Parts: sequence; C-alpha cells; structure tokens
Amino acid sequence: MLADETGNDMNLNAGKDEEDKIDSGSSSNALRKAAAVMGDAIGPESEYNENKIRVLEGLEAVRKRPAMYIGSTDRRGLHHLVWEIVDNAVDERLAGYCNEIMLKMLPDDTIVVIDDGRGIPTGPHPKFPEKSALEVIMTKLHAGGKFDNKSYSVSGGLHGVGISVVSALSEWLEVIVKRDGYEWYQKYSRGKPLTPLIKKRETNETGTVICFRPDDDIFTFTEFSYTILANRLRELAFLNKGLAITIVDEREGKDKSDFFMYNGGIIEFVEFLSENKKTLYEDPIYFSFEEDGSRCEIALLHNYGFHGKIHAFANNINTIEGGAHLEGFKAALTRVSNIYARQELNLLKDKENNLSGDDTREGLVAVISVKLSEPQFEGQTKTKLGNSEIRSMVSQHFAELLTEYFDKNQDIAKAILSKNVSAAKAREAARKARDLARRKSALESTNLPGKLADCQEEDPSLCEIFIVEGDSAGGSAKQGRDSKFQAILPLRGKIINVEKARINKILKNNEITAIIKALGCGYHFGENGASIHCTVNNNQDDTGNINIKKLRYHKIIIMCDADIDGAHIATLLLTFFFRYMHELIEEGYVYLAVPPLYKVSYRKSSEYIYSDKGLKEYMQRMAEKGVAAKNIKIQRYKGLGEMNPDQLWETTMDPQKRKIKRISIKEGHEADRIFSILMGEEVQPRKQWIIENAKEVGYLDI
Ligand code: 28F
Repeated sequence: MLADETGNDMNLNAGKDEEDKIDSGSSSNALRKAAAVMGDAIGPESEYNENKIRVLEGLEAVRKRPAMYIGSTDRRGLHHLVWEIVDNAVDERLAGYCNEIMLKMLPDDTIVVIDDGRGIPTGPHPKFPEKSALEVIMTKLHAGGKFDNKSYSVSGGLHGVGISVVSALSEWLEVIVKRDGYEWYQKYSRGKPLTPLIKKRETNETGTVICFRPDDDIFTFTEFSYTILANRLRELAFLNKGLAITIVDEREGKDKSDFFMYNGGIIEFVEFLSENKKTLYEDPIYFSFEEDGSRCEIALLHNYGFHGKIHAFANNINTIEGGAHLEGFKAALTRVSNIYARQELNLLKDKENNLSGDDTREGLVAVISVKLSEPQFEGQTKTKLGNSEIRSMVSQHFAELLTEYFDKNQDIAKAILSKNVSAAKAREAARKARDLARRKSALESTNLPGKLADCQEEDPSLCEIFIVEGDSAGGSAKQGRDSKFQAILPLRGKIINVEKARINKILKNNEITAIIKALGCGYHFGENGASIHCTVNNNQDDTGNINIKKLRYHKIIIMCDADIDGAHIATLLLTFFFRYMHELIEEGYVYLAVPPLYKVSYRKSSEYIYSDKGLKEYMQRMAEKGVAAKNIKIQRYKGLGEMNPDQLWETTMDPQKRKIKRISIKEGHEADRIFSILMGEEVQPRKQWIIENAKEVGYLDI
C-alpha cells in the first residue's frame, strides 16, 4: 500500500491489471474505467455502487464549455485560473507545509505562482503507473485527489475543480516541482503534455512553481489586473495568519509589488478595513473557537460612522451571499446587544422597542472566517454557506464570548450599545419622517418633487433626467431640452454629505428626497429603515429597498458647473448614489455631463472646446494655419448659467453632439476606500490622499 508523506493511504485498488481487463465495450466496464481514473476503489462487479461513479469528462469537455468550470471566459473567468492555482498553494499552507507564496505578472499575459510546500508528487500515479502523479493531476479532471478527500481544500468560487482545468485552458503551462532531491519539469499545452516529466538539477529545496499563459482562443480578455490579484492575495494573507504572500508586476513599464503577511490575521484585517475611520475603542474584539472539527474566528471593530461592513468567509472563500455562519453571527449579535443594553446597562426602557439587527451593525467592521471539512456552498454563485450546524455553533459560541467580553469591558460595551440605541432612535425618527412624507404626498396629486420638469415619454429606457446645479442653469436646461424624453431636476441647496450623516438627517435634505422621488426606484435602507450603507461587495443581506424596475429614467445625467463648486456637488451626488443606490452605477445608468470649458471664435467661425488640452491643440492648429493667437477670441465658461438655452442644448444636452461620461465601479474595495477617505469624518487621511495624488491634478481652480 503506497502512502504519501502525510501517511494518508491513497486508493490502490484498480491497479494495472484492472486497467488491462477493462474493455470499453460494455457500459459497466466503461463506467468502471471512469471510476478507476477518479481514484475510486472498485471491487467485484456486484459491489459496484452508483454513487462512486463520477462521469469521466476529458479535458476536451472543459475546452468545449469552459464557463461550466470557471464561471465565464471574461475577465472574471480569466482571474479564476489564478485563484485555482493560488488556492492549491494555500491548501499546502493549510496542510502545514508552506510558508511563502509568490505571484509574478510577466509580459505577454503570463503568470507565475510559486510556493515552498512539499511539491506536487512526481512518483508513478497509483492508477496509471506509467504516468507520474504530476502528469495525471495536470491532465485529468478532478484527479487532484483533493476533490475527493475531505480536506479543507476548496478554492475560491470554483471549489477545487482542479489545476487540470487551468492546464486545459492555457496555451501553455509549465510546472517545476522541487522534491526528493531534484527539480522536475514538465510542459503542457491545452491540457496535453508537450514533454515527458524531466528530471533536472539537484536541489534540497521543496515546492511547486506553475507558470502559464491563458489560451486566447478561449478568453475574450487576457490582461490580468494587478489590483484584482493584489486585493485577493491580501485577503488570503489576512485569512491565513503568518502566510507570506508577495505579488510582483514585471510587465513592460510596470514595476509594482506588494508584500502581505499578517501575524494578527483577521485582527489586522478589520484594522485594515477600518483605516481612515475613527474607532470607538483601540483593540479589535477577537474570538476563535472550534467544534466537531470546524473552526471559526471572529473579529469586530466599531467606528463612529454609519456604514456596516461585514465580510464572511468559509474555507477562505468570500461568501458574499452570506449563509449559516453570517446568520449565526448576526442573530447572536442582535440577541446579546438587546439583553445587555436592556438588562445590564439599562439603556433601553421597558416600553422602548428592541434594537434591530441593523442598529447593532451600524458602524461595525467585522470579519467571520470559518474553516470546515465538508462545506456545502449554495446560491447563485455558490458563495452562500449552507451547513446549518454552523449557524448554531457560531451563534452559541459567539453569544457566550461576546457576553463575557462585555462583562470584562463595560466601558466599551457602553460605548457600543449607546451608539446602537442612538441608531435605533434615528431609525424611529426616519420611519416617522417617511410615514409623514408618505401621508403628505398621498394628499398631494403626485408625489413627484415640485421642481421636477418631467418629460412626456413613458418608457424609462428612452428617458433621461438631468440633475442640474443651480436655478439659472436649471432654467436654461428646461428651455433648451427636448421635453419629449428629457426631464430636468434643478438643485437649489447644498447636497448633504451622506458619508457623514445618518438616514434620518439625510431624509430631511430636500435635494436628496427630491432625487429619490424623481427617480422612483427607492433606495437602500435596512429592514426597519436604518441605513445600511452597502460597500459594493457588501455581505450584509442587503435588504435594500431599491427596485431598479421602477427607475423612471435610464440615463441620470449630473450636470454641474465646470468649477470647484460644481465638482464638489457632483462628488456629493456620486457619494449618495454609491452608498444608497449603487445598483444604478453598476447597471450603468449614471453619467456626468461634460459642458464646454471654452468657446473660441476666429472671424466668422467659432467652436466649443471641452478641455485645456483641446484648447492647446486648437491654438496649435490655428498657428500652423498662420493665425497667431491675438486674433482668436477665447471665452472661458465658468458656469452653465453663462450659456443660453440653445448653447446649452447644442453643447451639453443634444445626444447627437454632447459628450457624457458613464460612471462605473472598476474595483469595489477601492471605490469604497476612496469614498471613505474623501468624504469621511477623518481629516488626516484625506489630507494625505490629496498630497499623494496632487500630481494627478490637471488644473486647479483655486
Ligand atoms: C504554485 C501552485 O499547486 N502547490 C501544491 C501540493 C502538494 C501535494 C499535492 C499539491 C493528489 C492527491 C494529494 C505533496 N506531498 N502550488 C501548488 N502542492 N498537491 S498542489 O498533492 C496532491 C496529491 O492527493 C502533496 C504529499 N501530499 C501532497
């Protein structure tokens, strides 16, 4: 019986002889052959049972329907190839043999991943002794063994389809294994070996190196993103404390690299997620416990803000659809918070309602990470943890440990629960305000805001709404527009900065409520009206009450002056859309109008210029025609109000001529971080960011 180093017996039943005896004729034999490859023990015919059968799919099935294996062949699927490899290296860490992982981005869309684990076995494969284990793992689906035995190993999102999928979808893939005193090398292309396994130089190191280039016959998009790779590697370093992960970008003209290693694990993760936020207390709250072989770690850090950010993981997978661990966590947090606030600290009077789940999560940054041997992943993208036993395990242990923590840290308990109670009071006030507004608007003929100049068209996909800064520009826009399909909503006052305000104050801001009413699709708020502001990849069960189907305009065009005030108002609006209506941005409905900066005239002809660069090019063109510059009249537009309705239509509103910029979110984490820095309470991080990015400024309007 051949055993690998870890002493696990590997199935040996179907040796060569079984192989020879099996002819592919009879179906049961073909299935036996299939089972043989899958490493299943196959006894005499009679003992044969169906649940041992996994239909053998050649790698050609992977190439025929790649999305079945990696979700898609767009940018997301491309990065899944990397996750498949990285997760195998992280599994070596979980097994206790790997301390370092390195990822290199090379020219020509090539990636290298290196670990210092044991090295993929290169001895004869038990079922195909004429082939090495390495070659079988690289060229046969699910032959990685891990798919079968109940180790922790599941990779992000794909749950261990295996490295052979990467090999099948790569133009070429090279492996170098260091083990048993030598370096071993083999190269594959599209899942087939190009070379035999070659024994190279001697070495006393161990580890695995995999270098590959995705097959652009399969992938529509083959350019890897440093930000996407770095963010996930950072996350893995937080989730696997002490693991050192390096990423290096060696593509032409790039020289970026990052090193991630966190001995504090998820304690450092919640500190990282709370950067730029003022926290209620210094040290994150941390618990870890296990039961029946399943482990759980929880870290919490409360800040003075109103946004909740709870990230839940199962076997390092970011379970963005939540599931049992997150439900257990939330149930316990709500239960303990209510008991403590009411009975221990007397912060809730008998007649006062309980805290809602959202109240207890306001300003909370939390990470829950469970590791279990037989995870069941459910949901649309297989990122919801189904194991119901985990819900009660997390709920019981966390409730107990949190109560103990509150007992030992009464001052912190008081700070947290007082803020929860304030959130509850604000939620009550918001509900009353909304009910009042609803009653009031029920009395009014239409609950559209008075200052909205609506359009005649009924089909939202044909309608546009211009949110215009200032009454004068609003007036010009109303006159200049095409009222068939263009609506105008002029903004008079300052928009409130939603980054620094609770929902009840936000709903008192006329501009915000006018926008909500005009768009007609609602906005995100918690189960009971509390404001759960979602980060883009929010784990919270976003009970957001937004309903995109009710959106009245499929183009929401922010039109502000091209000066510092205009930029500020546009930023405040984008903060609101990002925090309370991020789907609008994700669906591509939000735009920025681009009014002209200059009008240049020479003799009879004139034209509009939209940027300083454009002006320079115009002047150069005229100079080449021999027009020096004093004969050219240049008018600098400071505000939309300087244009008459026809000019505004012609330059900024006419779909045939205008330029509008569609707003998109390239990287959720990054967008969330930037909004917190630029719009949040803390001044220092904002000052720091401005200093670091000042060189990017095109022109400064002081
Ligand atoms: C750069 C990516 O893929 N590292 C890996 C190992 C180590 C073992 C292993 C991998 C098949 C059936 C076990 C070595 N010695 N980095 C990686 N390192 N796979 S992938 O085994 C796969 C076998 O079960 C390994 C003893 N046991 C396991």
